[in-house]
Amino acid sequence: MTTVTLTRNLAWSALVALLLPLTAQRAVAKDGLTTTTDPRDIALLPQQNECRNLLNLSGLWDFQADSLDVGEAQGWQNGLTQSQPIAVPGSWNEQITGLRGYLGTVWYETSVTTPLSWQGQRVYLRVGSALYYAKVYLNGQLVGSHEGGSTPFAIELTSALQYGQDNRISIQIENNLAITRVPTGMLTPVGRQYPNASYDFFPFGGLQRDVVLYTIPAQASIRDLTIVPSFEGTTGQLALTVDCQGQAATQARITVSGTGKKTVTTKAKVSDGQATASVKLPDVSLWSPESPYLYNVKVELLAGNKVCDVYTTRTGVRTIGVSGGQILLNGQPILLRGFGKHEDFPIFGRGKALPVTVKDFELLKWCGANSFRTSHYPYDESVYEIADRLGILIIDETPAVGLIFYDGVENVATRRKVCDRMLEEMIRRDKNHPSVIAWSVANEPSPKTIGGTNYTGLEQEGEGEENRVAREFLGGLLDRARQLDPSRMATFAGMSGAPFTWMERCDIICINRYYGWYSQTGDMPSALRYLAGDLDKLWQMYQRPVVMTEFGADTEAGHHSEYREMFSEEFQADFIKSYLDVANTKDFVAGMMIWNFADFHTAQAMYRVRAMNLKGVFTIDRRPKMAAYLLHERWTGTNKF
Ligand code: GCB
Repeated sequence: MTTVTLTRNLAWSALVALLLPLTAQRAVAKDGLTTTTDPRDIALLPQQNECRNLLNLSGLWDFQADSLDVGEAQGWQNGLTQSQPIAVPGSWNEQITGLRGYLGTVWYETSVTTPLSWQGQRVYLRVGSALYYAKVYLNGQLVGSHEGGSTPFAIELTSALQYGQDNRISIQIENNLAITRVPTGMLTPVGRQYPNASYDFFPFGGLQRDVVLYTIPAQASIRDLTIVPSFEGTTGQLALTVDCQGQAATQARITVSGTGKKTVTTKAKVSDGQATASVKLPDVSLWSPESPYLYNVKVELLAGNKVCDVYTTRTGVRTIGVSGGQILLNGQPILLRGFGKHEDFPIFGRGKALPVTVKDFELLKWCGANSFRTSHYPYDESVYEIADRLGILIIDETPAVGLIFYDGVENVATRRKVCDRMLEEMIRRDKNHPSVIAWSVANEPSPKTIGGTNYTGLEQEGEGEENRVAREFLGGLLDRARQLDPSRMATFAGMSGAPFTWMERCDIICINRYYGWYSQTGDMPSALRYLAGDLDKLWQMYQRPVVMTEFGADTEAGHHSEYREMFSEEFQADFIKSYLDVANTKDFVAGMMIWNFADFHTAQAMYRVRAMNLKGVFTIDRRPKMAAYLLHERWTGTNKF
């Protein structure tokens, strides 16, 4: 029997590099997925108001697995044959016994009577998250498709709906893993983990966020609203761009109000489907973690004197920038103290679970944290709303986990297209949240040269052509993020061992490090030397703020040891403390984000006890480990980190 030592199995992408040739055959992607939806249609969160309607279809749906992929041929879009109830939102994996690790096709079905009063308006279906590939049928007819699953999509149903009658909505979802999908799947050698996700979180599937029907006025409507805040002295400014559809609109009226503030109203002419305005806010209250002041922004679209559409949102006035080794919020240095997180809770899976979300924010505050990264995909929209209100800063990340650049031009190009699309969807959806300070375009893109038993965590050169492709790919994504939104920082989380040069176009240098865990295992003095070495080298190279977006140790809650043994609560607390202590000595370290906020599910593997990643400072049901108390003390006190 050959024994393989899985040194750093969970720099997933690492091990993979060596073994890709063995798995490539199995990993052939199911390509050519079509996405028919338009990302501009998800820019505005649907709302109920005097001009718009909103009907939430969440609740119990009918569900049927289609493991043989026969549903379409057998006409399941016209009605499921043997369905069972399932909750939406939610992942199917823990709701339905027997489908825990299922990868393949399933069907969701519900029916809805659309009010007669909706006739004459434009009606859309918006699916918050259908992971990974969805086809939507209305009354048996295919109406749209979408690849992704961590951002919403919207499909116009206006002419296809039967008003005043029942309409069947059927959603076929397929969540196979493939090398050309994002995140990249099927890279780990066959038989090493189940399901073979390659990335280190469970491949939950299903309708995991709200599904809604909503209307917008037919004559003219607001399609998108972009708000860029700034300030000078005590005067704030909101630069607004209103994108309209329909011919009728002539003007946009913008009203900005805030508690204790004088209401400001401005009008802007609509020309070529767009209105732009700049609203000045005297005696501005800035948004910050200490004081997350929000303004209400109401946009009315006018046809002459008649109001044809209304959209209301809330935003904050704050700026974000960098200067040398510092991140500046409203021109003042800010340190990010926080975590990488996941959307994961027992039974809900990755499904939206509002009480859990609210609790997580309470616990973030209790720890003294002011930030987190939406590792490794954009989260439910409610998360950003709460962060805006509570003053928590977010690095918003796309699902681009474990990208590789050495498996052929075609695969790389396919992934790039998917990444571009996912990035655009995230930015369109999240761009008006003051809590979002940076876009992360990827997590741990991985070179071929690292991995397997040779994993040291130390920077590897990378191969010439691979380096060229990687830099072009990542640089391209970073530039695209800045082009879509020049007001925020663009970055990605770099893995231990990857060439530092890949990060050259990042505004802030984000790194994940596991010295003392996956390499220099248990040997903290060496680990900290390597850590300090990497930090200093990155500063020398770039002179930009460095944020540690991951560091941490798996810990079985309740396991104690006076010897600082790995997996004990003492080891984790010491590990985190010693990393924070190193960061305290480096002025250019602007953020420390622990991996992870809470334990989370991942694929079954011999190195993952209970099929979980146990690096949480809270357990999956949010009980604190010793490290949580350590953070509470350090971060609510006077420490830098
Ligand atoms: C990483 C990955 C993260 C894993 C983590 C770990 O570098 O970015 O997804 O969960 O390591 O714990 O192995």
